[in-house]
Order: sequence, then structure tokens, then C-alpha cells
Amino acid sequence: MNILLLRPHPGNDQFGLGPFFRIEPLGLEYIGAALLERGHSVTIADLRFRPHAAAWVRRSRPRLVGISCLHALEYDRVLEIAREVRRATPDAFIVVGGHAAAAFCEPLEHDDIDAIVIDDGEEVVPTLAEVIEKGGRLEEVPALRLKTPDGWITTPSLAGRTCLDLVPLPARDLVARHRFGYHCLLFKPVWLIETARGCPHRCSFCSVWQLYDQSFRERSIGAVVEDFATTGDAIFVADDLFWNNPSRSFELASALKRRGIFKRWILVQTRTDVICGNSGLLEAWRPLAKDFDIFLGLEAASDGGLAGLTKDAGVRESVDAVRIARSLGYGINGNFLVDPDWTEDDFRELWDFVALHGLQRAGYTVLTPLPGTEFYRKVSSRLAGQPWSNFDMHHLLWEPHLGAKRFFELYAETWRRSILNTSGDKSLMDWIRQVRPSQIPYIARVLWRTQKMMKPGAYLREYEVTRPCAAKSLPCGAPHAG
Ligand code: B12
Repeated sequence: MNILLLRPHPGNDQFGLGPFFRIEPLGLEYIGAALLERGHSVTIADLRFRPHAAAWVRRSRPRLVGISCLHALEYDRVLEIAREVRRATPDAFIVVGGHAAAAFCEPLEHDDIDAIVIDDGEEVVPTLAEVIEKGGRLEEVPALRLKTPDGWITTPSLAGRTCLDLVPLPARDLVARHRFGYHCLLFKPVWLIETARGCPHRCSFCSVWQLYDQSFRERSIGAVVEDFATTGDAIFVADDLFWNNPSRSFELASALKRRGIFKRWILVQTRTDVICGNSGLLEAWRPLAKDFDIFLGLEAASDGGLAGLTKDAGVRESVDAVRIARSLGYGINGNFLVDPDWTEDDFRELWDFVALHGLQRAGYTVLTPLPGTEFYRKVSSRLAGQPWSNFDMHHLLWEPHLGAKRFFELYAETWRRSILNTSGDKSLMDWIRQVRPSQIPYIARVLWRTQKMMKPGAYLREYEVTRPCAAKSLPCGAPHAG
């Protein structure tokens, strides 16, 4: 059967560094591998490079079209693509899946979509393809929200969590034509590798543990080593929580070394307390790449702030983790969450913390109730009418405590204190001196774009344009109605 898998362009990405992190659609590549194994003919089209879904439909003549929806900010875009596909091929079966679709599927329950996969795709999509091909009962395909003549229904769950070794390696050849388009800032091309999935922790803003019931699954060492051995020099590790299982992580590092694997760059994401308890593990991993960066969810500058996010770690761990990682030669990138309900003092506390611990490489996002979290359920009545593209963590979804104007002044000032501010401690010339001549135009573009994040007026204009109509009639500073 001909199957077309589509990765949408996320749409509104004018704030943040989204366009400078273009990562391969690994979920679709695993699903692609599972489908190829069953003898199907699979095309993956990355619409971030060639946007017209209808052209891909004409070329691949699919009976089944899968659209991925990784982030909540993509819901509206996914619906537009489903509409375009439906017009181009009215008889094809259209299924949507991916993190945001599985974590919160309601916005996708629309006539142009036939089903939504609410669990991992590599087990469900091949079963779905088989049932469509043989004309079986769709209600028996597990883990679906399914459109029926009587409305949307939920099919039975999978028997258990999908074993990650069900599909040992992704079908990366299916995106070979886009390989040189996948990059993280200056690292190009970049490969995305998954060694484990899920997280046992319970941070209130995160939808991952809530989707996977705090489970944590690992791929076998052999499969991961093979994946590292057959990919390129710059690796983004997709794991929600790297180094979570120390003994297995030691074993993986040894197996990679035995195979002679050495990369130019590796990026992993982990928690501060994982680093504090495992400096030996970090020592074992460090020789595996020339540059090795860690992305840390630092989130808040005080124990109270961290407790409010159910982080289950304190600022002591943040400070120690940064010290340990730096002493071993890791680069630290992090992120802090800025709460719309903050006072002026909260901003100052964050600035002082960043300055004291030299965290100017960290970034900042607006604390956002992401669909699929308890936090979202609690505040959803305040969010009525918000376009989904605003759920990118750079938009305000309700009027902040300080009023939008003052909030954005302080938010922009927070960014001005980062190394991205070319009028700050690190000038444009300092950046340019660090890169090769051929990279200068690109780094100039990145910096030009990021200066916008330091301009309160840019946020304020966007806020006025994109907030729901009902809220627009309120004077600035007045709380939004329900
Ligand atoms: C890689 C990644 C990115 C990359 C690239 C994403 C991209 N555009 O391609 C970058 C770094 C750019 C990124 C950015 C952001 N991200 Co992101 N990202 C991830 C991450 C870490 C891994 C995704 C991945 O590839 N996993 C590995 C593959 C194998 O798994 P998978 O994608 O889940 O695929 C499986 C299933 O979902 C399903 N499936 C997947 N696709 C499909 C399609 C079909 C048709 C079907 C049936 C099934 C299916 O089957 C697959 C195989 O089992 C996830 C974490 C996560 N656990 O999902 C966060 C995550 C998706 N990101 C998140 C967020 C919040 C963001 C940002 C908003 C963060 C920010 N501070 O700005 C930005 C948004 C950028 C933008 N404007 O688009 C949140 C989303 C939460 C939500 N509910 O919306 C997540 C869940 C992280 C988190 N802990 O909260 N992200």
C-alpha cells in the first residue's frame, strides 16, 4: 500500500529559535521503518522544505496519509494540511499522531481527519494499515480516537507500553533528500537519536510524563550503538531525560567507546539532580564528543519557584549541577520559565541568580499551560479563543499581573542580559570572530532575529494582534474575562 507521512511546517515561529533548530522527523522515520518491514511503500515529506501537501499526494498516490503533530502550537496547521490532503485525495484515510496529538487530541477531532493515534505510532500504524488494506474493523485497531458515523470513539488501549526495540532503527533514508537542511544553529547536518523515552518525574508544566504515566523505556544497547555508528558527526539526543539509569548509561558509554565512536558534537537534555548524583557517569561520557552540550531545565531561581513547578529539586542542585558539568568540560544551556503572574521582584531575583552563577547562555520562555497537563486542565477556561500557534511559550495567554506592557519590558530586559544581546557583554564582532568566514552570514541572521526578543514593542504588537477578540476590547492591564 502507498503511504505518505507528512511533517508540517509549525507555522508561527517568529519568536524563539525554532527556525534555527530544524530537526529530522524521527517519529515518522520509526513508523516508516515499521511499515517498510511489512512491505508497504512509504514516502516521508517534510513540509518545512517543500510545503505543498497536495503535490506530495499527487506524486505518491497514497491510500493512507499520516500527519505528525508534535507540538500543541501545530494543531491549526495540522488541520489545514488535513483539509488540503482531503481535497487532493478524498478517499485516502487520514490519521494524525505525535506527542501533542496523543497528549490532547480534542482540537484534532475534525471532519477532515479520520483517526488520531493516542499512543506510540510504530505499533499502531502498521495495524491500521493492515486493517485498511484488508477491509477489517477499524474499531479493533488499538489506541485510536476514531471518527465514526456516531461521533468520535476511543478504541481499546495497547496491551502494554510499546517496546522500543520493536523497531530497532529508524528509516533515515526516507528523509535523505532533506539531510543537509537538518541543523542546530551552526551544526549542520544534524542527526536526531533516541536512546530512551519518557520521564519518571512530575514537573507541572510538562506533558511527557503525563502521557506516558511516568514510565521510562530504553532501547537496547546494540540498537543505540548501531544508530550512533551509522549517523553523522553532530547528534541531538531526543531523550526526555538522559542518564536517568546510571548503570545502563555507563554500559552504553563503554559500548560506544569499544565501537570507536567519537562525534564532533552531542547535545543531551537532563535534570540537575541527575548530574549531582552522577559525576562519574558524566566523566565517562565526556570523551565521546569534541563539544558536548547539556540542556538543563533550570526553570526557576528560588526553591519556592521550583517547588511551585513540582520540580522536586532545589536551587542547590541547579548550582551544583552547573559547577560539576562545567568542571568536566560540558557546555551548559538552560531554560528558565517566566510566570505571567510574576512581580517586579521575581524578575530581579532571576536576573541576580543568572548574574551570580554566570548563566547568560540560558534562555527564557513564558510559563505556558500545555495541553495534556493538569495545569492546562486547571486554567483552560482562561484560554478560550487563543489560537494554538500562541502555545509556543513566547506568547502570553492571559493578561499578566504587571500588565502586558510592563511584563514585556521586563521579559525583554531578561533576554537583554543573555549572551544573545549584541549590545551587551558579547558583541557582534565577538560572535563573528568565533566562526568560520562561511558561517558569518548565518550567525548574523540568527543574531539579527534574536534581537527582536529584546524589544518589548515587538511582543506587545504581537500580543495585540493575536490575543482573542473578546480580550482585545479590554483596556490593557485589565484581567481577561474567563
Ligand atoms: C526534538 C524536539 C524538538 C526539536 C525539533 C522539533 C521539530 N520541529 O521537529 C526542537 C528543539 C526544535 C523543539 C522545539 C520545541 N519544542 Co519540542 N521536543 C522535541 C522532543 C525532545 C523529542 C521529539 C522526538 O523526536 N522524539 C523521538 C520520537 C521517536 O518520538 P515521537 O516524536 O514522540 O514519535 C512517536 C509518537 O509520538 C508517534 N508519532 C509521532 N509522529 C507521528 C505521526 C503519526 C501520523 C502517527 C500516527 C504517530 C506519530 O509515533 C512515534 C514513534 O513511537 C520532544 C519530547 C517528546 N517526548 O516528544 C519535545 C516536545 C515535543 N517539545 C515541546 C516543546 C514545548 C517545544 C517548544 C515549544 C519549546 C520552546 N521552548 O520553544 C519548541 C517549539 C518549536 C517550534 N516553534 O516548532 C514539548 C511539547 C509539549 C506540547 N504539548 O506541545 C515536548 C513534548 C517537550 C516537553 N517535555 O514538554 N522540540
